[in-house]
Order: sequence, then C-alpha cells, then structure tokens
Amino acid sequence: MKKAPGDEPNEALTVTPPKKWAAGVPAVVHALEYSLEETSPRRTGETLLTMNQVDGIDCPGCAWADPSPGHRHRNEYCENGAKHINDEATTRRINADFFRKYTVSELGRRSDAWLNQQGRLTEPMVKRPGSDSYEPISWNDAFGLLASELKSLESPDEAVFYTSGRASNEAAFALQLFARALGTNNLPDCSNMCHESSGYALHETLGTGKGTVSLDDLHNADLIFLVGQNPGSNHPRQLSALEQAKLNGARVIAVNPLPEAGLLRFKNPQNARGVIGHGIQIADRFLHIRNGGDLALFQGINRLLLEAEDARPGEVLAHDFIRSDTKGFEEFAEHARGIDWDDILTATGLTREEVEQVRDEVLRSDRVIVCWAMGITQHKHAVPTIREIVNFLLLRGNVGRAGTGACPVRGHSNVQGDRTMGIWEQMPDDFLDALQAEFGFDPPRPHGLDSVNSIKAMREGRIKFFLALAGNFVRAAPDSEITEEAMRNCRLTAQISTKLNRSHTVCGETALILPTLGRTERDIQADGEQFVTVENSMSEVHTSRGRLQPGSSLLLSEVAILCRLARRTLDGTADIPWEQFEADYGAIRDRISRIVPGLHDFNRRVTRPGSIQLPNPVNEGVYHNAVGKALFTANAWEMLHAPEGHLLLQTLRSHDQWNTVPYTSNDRYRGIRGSRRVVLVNPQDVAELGLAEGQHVDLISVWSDQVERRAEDFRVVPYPTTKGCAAAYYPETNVLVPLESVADKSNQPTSKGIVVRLEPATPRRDAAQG
Ligand SMILES: Nc1nc2c(c(=O)[nH]1)N[C@H]1C(S)=C(S)[C@@H](COP(=O)(O)OP(=O)(O)OC[C@H]3O[C@@H](n4cnc5c(=O)[nH]c(N)nc54)[C@H](O)[C@@H]3O)O[C@H]1N2
Ligand SMILES: Nc1nc2c(c(=O)[nH]1)N[C@H]1C(S)=C(S)[C@@H](COP(=O)(O)OP(=O)(O)OC[C@H]3O[C@@H](n4cnc5c(=O)[nH]c(N)nc54)[C@H](O)[C@@H]3O)O[C@H]1N2
Ligand SMILES: [Mo]
Repeated sequence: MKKAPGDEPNEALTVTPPKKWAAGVPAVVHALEYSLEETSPRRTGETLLTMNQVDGIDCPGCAWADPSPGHRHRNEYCENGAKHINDEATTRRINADFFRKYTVSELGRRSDAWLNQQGRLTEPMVKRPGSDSYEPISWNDAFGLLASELKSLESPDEAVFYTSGRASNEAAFALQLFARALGTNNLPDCSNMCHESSGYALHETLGTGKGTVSLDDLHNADLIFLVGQNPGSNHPRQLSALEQAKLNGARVIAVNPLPEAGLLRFKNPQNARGVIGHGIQIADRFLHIRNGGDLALFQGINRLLLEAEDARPGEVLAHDFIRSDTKGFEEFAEHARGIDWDDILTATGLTREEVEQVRDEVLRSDRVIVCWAMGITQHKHAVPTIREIVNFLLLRGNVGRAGTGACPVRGHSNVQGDRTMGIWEQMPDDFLDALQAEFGFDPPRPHGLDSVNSIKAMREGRIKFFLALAGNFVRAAPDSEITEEAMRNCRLTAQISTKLNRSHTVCGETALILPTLGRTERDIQADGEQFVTVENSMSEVHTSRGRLQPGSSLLLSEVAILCRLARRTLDGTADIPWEQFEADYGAIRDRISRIVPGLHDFNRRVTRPGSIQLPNPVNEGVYHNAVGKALFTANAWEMLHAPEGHLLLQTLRSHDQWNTVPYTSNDRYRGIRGSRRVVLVNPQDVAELGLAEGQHVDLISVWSDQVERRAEDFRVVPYPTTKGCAAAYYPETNVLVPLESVADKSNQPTSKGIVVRLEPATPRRDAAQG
C-alpha cells in the first residue's frame, strides 16, 4: 500500500497561476457555501455568529488570539474557521446501519475526505478480535472493556494516551491525571509533531516553552518576520493583526520557498479597503529561501549585525540588556563571526544583497517580532534554527519590551493549553509535586513516550493499549506504513472522536469508537450546563460554550468519557472525585487553579469578559532555564542537501483541509483544482530532471535504512518554489517521512525536509473509490 487506498484519482487536475492575494469577498462566499452545504442557515447563524464572541464558541480552526472584547467584529471568524466549525456542525450522521453496510476493510479503502464526509459519529462502536466489522456497544460495556484491558496490563507503561490539540483544558487535565494515577507518563500529543522544536529551543534559551508576544505587541511592532508559515490558509485572522500593524507603520519580511498568497496581499472582508479596494500589501520584502535555509539566514543576519556594531561601536547592539539579561554572548559572537558567506548563500539560495537589505531593515527598526510555524519546526535542525532566531532577537533587545518578541504561531486551537494542563511525556517535577500534594498519589517520575517513540514501542509489541483523545494519529504520524503496522500490533485501540477517520480503520485486535460532543454543542451534566476553557497562541485562557443540540443523544462529553473510564479503572488509591468532576467542570478548574501557576481563582476570573493572561516571566526579565538568564547559543552549521537528481520535499497543507482531513481536492490560492496528488516543482528542475508538466510520477524518499518509501502517482506541477525544492500535500505524503528522520533534541518528524527522487509512475494498483 504505497498509494493510500481510496486516494482520489488525479485525472481531474487543473492548474492556474498562484493567486497574489488572500481573503476578501471570495473567502466569505466560500465559507458560506461550505457551511450551507453541511448545515442549515439557522445552524450557520448559531455557530458562526457566536464564534469567538465573548460568550461564544472558541473557533476550532487555529490558536490565533481574539481581539479584546470591545474590538471584535460582528463576524470574528475567517473562511477556514467557518469551514472547520461547519464540518463539525454538519447535519449528516453515522449510526450502526452505516457500520453494518461497510466492513472495516471497506472503510479502509475509502479516502480521508470520504471518511470525514460521512458525518458525525453517533453511538459507541466496538470491533471485536477476529471481526471485520464495528458493532454497537453500550457505554457501560465499553468502559468495562477498556478497564479490564487496562487492569490486565503487566505495567501501566504498556498503555499510551495520545491527545490532539482540540481537546479542552478540562478534558486534557482529566486525561493526564488519569494516566498518571494509573502510573504512566506515556502522554504523546500532536505537539510532538508540531511545535515541539519551538518548545525545546525556547525553554533552553528563554526559560519558557511559549511565545512572548501579545496581539498588542504585533500591532505595535516596527518590523515583523513571517518565517515558514502560510497565514492566508492556516491562520487567516493573523492577517487582520498584520493589517493593523501595517496601518500603524510596520514593515513585514516574509521568508518562504513558496510565494504564498497571504504573505503578499490581504483583502480584509471586514472593511471597504478589502471589499472594494486593493487590500493591503503584507510583505514589503519576500525572501525566496531554500527549504531548511533559515538557520543560515539568521546566522548571516546576526553576523552582519555584529559587523555593523564593529563599524559603529555602541550603536547597534543592546549592550545594557545583553549585560543584565543574557549569558553566552562571547561564545555566540565568536562562532557567528566565523561563518562562511558562501555557505550561507548556498544554504539559503539568496544573494548577499538580500541579506544585507534585511540587516538594514533591522537597523532601522526599534521593535522587531519573529513569527514562525511548521516551515521552521519540522526540520532536522529546527532547534538550532529557533535558537538562532532567539540570538537574533536578543542582539538588539527585541525580547521583553512592548512590540517585540518571539511568536511561534500555534496550530490546533488548544494545543498550548493541553501542555499547560500537563499533557506532556516529560512534565517537570514541580507540576508532578503539585499533583501529588493535591491528590495524594505518587505520579510516576521517569519520562514517558512521545509520538515517535510510541510508534516504535507499539511496533516492538511493548504497547498493548492505545487511547486517543481526539486527532487522527495514524494519518498525522510519519512513515504511514510503519505507523499502521504499529497500530495493528496493539491489543486494543480506542478513539474519542467526533468524525470518522483512518485511525478507526487501522486499529488493534479490539477497537473502540467513543463518539463525543464537539465544541459547537451544548454540554449538559448533572450539575447543569457546562462550558470548557482553552488557551490561545498568546497564552490567554478563556471559555468556549456550544449552542447546538448534541449530534446524538448517545454522545458523551470528553470529560464524561474520561471520568467514567477513570472510575471504572482506578482502584481508589488516589483521592480523585471523578464523579464530581463529571458533574461540574468547575470542580476540575478548582484543582487546576491550585496546580497551574497563573490560574489561581480560575473559576471566578475565567467568567469575567475577556480572558486570563497567563504570566509570561520573560516579559518581566525572569528566565526559568538552567542559567537563569536569556541564553545566547553557538549553533553548529547545518544545511539540508539533496544529491544530484534529487529534490528536497516539504509536505504541507492545502487551503482546503484541516490537518489530516481534506475537505475538497482544491487549493484555491495556489491555483490547483481537482486533485491533491500533485508535486510542485520549480520549472527549471522540471526541465533538468527531464520531466514534463502534468506527468505522472512516483515520489521515492531516500533514507539510510534502504527501505523503499514510495508515494505513487503524483502529477508534476511546475510552480515557483525555490530551485532544488518541491512541495506536496500531507497526509498523502507521510508515507515518505522515515520514522527515524527527526529533529535533533525535540524528536519531531522532519516533514519539511525529505530527500526524494521522482520516477515515472508505476501502473496504478487499486481503483480509487469515492
Ligand atoms: N485551514 C487550516 N488551518 C490550520 C491547519 C489546517 O490544516 N488547515 N492546521 C493547523 C495546525 S495544527 C498548524 S501546526 C498550523 C500550520 O500552519 P503552517 O505552518 O502555515 O502550515 P504548513 O501548511 O505546514 O505550511 C508551512 C509553510 O512553511 C513553508 N516552508 C516549508 N519549508 C520551509 C523552510 O524550510 N523555510 C521557510 N522559511 N519556510 C518553509 C511552506 O512553504 C508553507 O508556507 O495551521 C493550523 N491552522
Ligand atoms: N507530513 C506531515 N505530517 C504532519 C504535519 C505536516 O505538516 N506534515 N503536521 C503535523 C501537525 S502540525 C499536527 S498538529 C498533526 C495533527 O494531528 P492530529 O491532531 O492527530 O490530527 P487532526 O487531523 O487534527 O485530527 C482530526 C480528527 O480529530 C477528531 N476531532 C475533531 N474535533 C474533535 C473534538 O472536538 N473532540 C474530539 N475528541 N475529536 C475531535 C475528528 O475525529 C477528526 O477526524 O499532524 C502532524 N503531521
Ligand atoms: Mo499543528
């Protein structure tokens, strides 16, 4: 299975030139079209109009922050947020009849898009050992089955609990508490594949795993870097903040191998400039960088800044700040001065003038922010790259002051909150101590398994039990064939999900589907209607409250599922009131308020309008890292290299997908319609490799283990990506990312830096279905 079964055919492909602007009126039209297809005008009103309002639903689209209460638009959502929310609010349903009609193998032959389109899951289902079908099971029996599996493990470390970043704070807290009371730290999450590298590098250098900027900082910056991110599709509301910054006089430098529409120009549908005018230019400068060249770029800029200081001593660097707040400057400076210009230009694909122009922009700017996302974190040298970005910020004191800072732009709407709640296989001792004091049990101290190590352990038979709180682990993880083998090797796999996906079809001997309420739905428990809380990319914690009737009377909330599972499984050694937690999520927040710094008095503060800003010690000049100061680092030179005849492949999102879930086969801003099985290649490479536009090719990744990883039948699309680089969509290309190919230190899969060769396509083996 090289070509995922059921992948859409790619005959219908049409290609037009990439768009040069994002959002505007077409975006609103697309949002409404999609939402009316999935739901009704009334439901659309109930979801979209309360989205990101003070007492409404937090948009599940991304983790971008909301403006303060007085500054929100009536329509505080974007096209893609609207699509994501309506994908959940759909009126389509899947019940036991559906699972009688399709066996697990048949479902396994359907595409990711088809699985998602079938509608909301409505009742708990079980696939028993030896069977190829899901059949209904009562909740009571489902919990019994899960509990007896867990109790039969030789060690709690034979269980793995995965979390995806849509889970609420309350559900995340309940899950980690349950896992630790059971006795394991095996708590992998989607963050392991997302911003793990940011967390590692920022912890080490600044003593925080989170960004240091607020929306106000962005509005007031002089210069903003957008590095390795595609805000037009993935964080559209960031464009409103950038528009505001530009109106306040900011300059923007975009760094990307692809000229993404949202980096170039933004037409804000909320104002006349966007609706009838030309919108606003976003990037003043666009650096068309080679994949993986960002470490070299920032090293080059840093070297030029040091040389500027030599020429004008005392005028360029923030000497007072460097003296008072940092360590390691001398070692860093010595290393930076020794970097070779030829290396920098080869790695970046830029000219020296381009890097010098960036230096001049920096020298003209008092307040600088660097934003980044997956184009930075999913590389082998992601951690040193982010450390180098921190060096860059520290040199001119661009940390801790208004209008400055580091801005890792988070993906999932609550991925940051889940970490705050303890979803991490290596939570620090102070958190574990607080759990111990609060609940009177000894949380396990050895670190648990992250996502990549979980797959290895599952494959080796060391894991018997896998439970996922949201997400689609099978498709999100690298090396699809190996991940599938690992999953099938488990005795029991269980998925707490809203919609059907491939992780339900690639499963253990016994498999459970535990259908749950989504964010759009009313959550009524014994003590009345509940709300949940989430944390955005700017460390603001606020409520989310659904309005729709639940998709089925059999759905349980995530919190209810976890509390009931815990009650059935744990023997009572820990003093945890699961029943009370389920009845009133406020009881969970009370406990959180005593464990998580900054969330004291959580229940009272969170119901006030606006949000709770979690403390950001860096902005007070406090650095909770090993040296107690902001750390300059000397980062060894590293460059990604594709040998002759090969390309460096990045795997990325289209405009019309939510992570592992494609909505359609179109990628509007990039001008691609009708197929996702495309590989974007620089026109010069198309010619040099002897390929032709539209040709059918297989992608084969090259890795030291000699295992052949092949993604079959992609069409070649000549595209303005950097020479030597290529791009294709995730998750269809995850089969190419070797499990062993991870970022140094953070163990994050290198989904943006895969060496591939292209071969004329082998004949198709399976007919694509729906
Ligand atoms: N609509 C929508 N929104 C989403 C998501 C979604 O799937 N759909 N997913 C959410 C999640 S979980 C996340 S993490 C975020 C992801 O948000 P992004 O990080 O924007 O997502 P990707 O599509 O992976 O895009 C990576 C970008 O980095 C660029 N890039 C790749 N390699 C390099 C490099 O080496 N250097 C530089 N400078 N640039 C590079 C690519 O060309 C692309 O523009 O979006 C979130 N928001
Ligand atoms: N090659 C490659 N691989 C990647 C990436 C890449 O860029 N390239 N990106 C990585 C990144 S950044 C991330 S974050 C991961 C994403 O990995 P995941 O977070 O695991 O995947 P998603 O596609 O977001 O999960 C979608 C599923 O979540 C479930 N779901 C949706 N909403 C809810 C809810 O409210 N509650 C519950 N319980 N379930 C819900 C639905 O069943 C849906 O099918 O993928 C990673 N993998
Ligand atoms: Mo992500």
